[in-house]
Amino acid sequence: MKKYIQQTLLLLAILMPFTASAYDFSYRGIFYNKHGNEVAVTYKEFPYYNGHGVYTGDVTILDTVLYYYPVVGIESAAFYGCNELTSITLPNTIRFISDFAFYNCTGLTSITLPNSIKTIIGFAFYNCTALSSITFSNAVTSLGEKAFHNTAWYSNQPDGLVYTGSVIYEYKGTMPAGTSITIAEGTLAVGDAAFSGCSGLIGITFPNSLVAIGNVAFDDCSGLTSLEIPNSVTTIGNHAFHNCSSLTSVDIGNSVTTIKEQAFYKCDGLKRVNITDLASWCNIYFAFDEDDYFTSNPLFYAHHLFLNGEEVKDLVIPDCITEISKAAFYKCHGLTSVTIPNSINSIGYRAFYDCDSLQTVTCLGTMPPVMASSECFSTTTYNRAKLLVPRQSIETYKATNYWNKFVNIEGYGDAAPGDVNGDGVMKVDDVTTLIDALLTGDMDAIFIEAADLNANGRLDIDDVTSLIDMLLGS
Ligand SMILES: [Ca+2]
Ligand SMILES: [Ca+2]
Repeated sequence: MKKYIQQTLLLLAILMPFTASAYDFSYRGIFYNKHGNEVAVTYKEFPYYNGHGVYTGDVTILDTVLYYYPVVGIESAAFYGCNELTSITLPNTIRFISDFAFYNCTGLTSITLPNSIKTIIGFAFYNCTALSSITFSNAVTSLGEKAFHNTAWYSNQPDGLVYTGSVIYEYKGTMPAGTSITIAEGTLAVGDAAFSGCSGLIGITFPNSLVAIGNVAFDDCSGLTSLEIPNSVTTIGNHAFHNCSSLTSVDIGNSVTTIKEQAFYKCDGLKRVNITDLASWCNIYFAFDEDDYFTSNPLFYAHHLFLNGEEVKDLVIPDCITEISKAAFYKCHGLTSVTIPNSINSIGYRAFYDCDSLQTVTCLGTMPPVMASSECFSTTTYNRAKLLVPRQSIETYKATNYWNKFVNIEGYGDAAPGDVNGDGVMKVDDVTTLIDALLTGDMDAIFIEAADLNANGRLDIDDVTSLIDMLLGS
């Protein structure tokens, strides 16, 4: 968590020299930046460390400026250090308040955050020491760390769970060992770093209203052993469960679409990932870290995926899926076979990488799906597993990156007329195979229906003649 704060401050420090007095226009004493057809409030000049902003007294932000532009947000450090600001009125067009937006506004005593606000970034009201009355938005789904720290309001909160409208902000004070927590029904989000370092936490129950779990939210919660992400949750933040070293089991709900960087990094005790819907799982965006090695997929640590209580060994990708997400089954050691339906257009980076038990990969499409990388499967799989494809498509797969890395490619299904040996193409060796079979009487190596070209239920020299005619004609 410390690292995260440092990164935020570092980012701000880097930002400073480039953003000084970078506003697009001013209107009635307020400075704005344009974002397409919308605008957001900014500062006149960046107040360097211990500097003061230009806004003073009672400020009302309009919902529309220049008769046209809706005001949708308060940008980074917009009111930074405005210690003579005595009140601020925000319109209900505001969707976000960015980091350090009201940092050090020591004259502010109360604020109403309209329900239009969905995002508040870290340190937004940090060090507003006189701010004792806050009316929170009930629509916030993303709340940065320490957004309301060092305020009179925060000082007045008793130890324990602290909510800020729709968000569980944090557990204030030291959590006793062996604590289990139930988050209140109606809560939309767990704030960034809300339970970071709570080693006393052994159980957490989320409500079915929850949609997002913030960054670093349960970082270092070393007492957590299991986790049920409800079906309402769509986003799991970066490092959300980083270093939850006792975690053995995690249930991922069927609405999750994004799991951010290193969400389960160092959850080395994980043994199982439980899901109820394969299609939802295949659609999750799993972030990679910078060096493209550690994925946010908990399966990377657990190695075993369970669908409605049963381990997924023979995986059949549902045919409503068109793309298999990158890292979707990375290090899923429980998989022994996978069937990829005709609906799949592409397979993401490392989707089946390090699936060491894979014996068979079956593709149902006559056109090979696009593999994002040679690392969709591991070298071990390319060398040892069998790739089964429609018989007429064997040559196509053999000519397509990176399917051609499979050493053993075999066809299934009926052979086309004339393809006596069923290798997917009609060539001279089909003639010799047929002649050999007729001479020896051994029919094991041939596809009889494909060889009986005149369809009279008999194999003889007439079929050989027809086959030669077909070859010559083609
Ligand atoms: Ca053939
Ligand atoms: Ca015949």
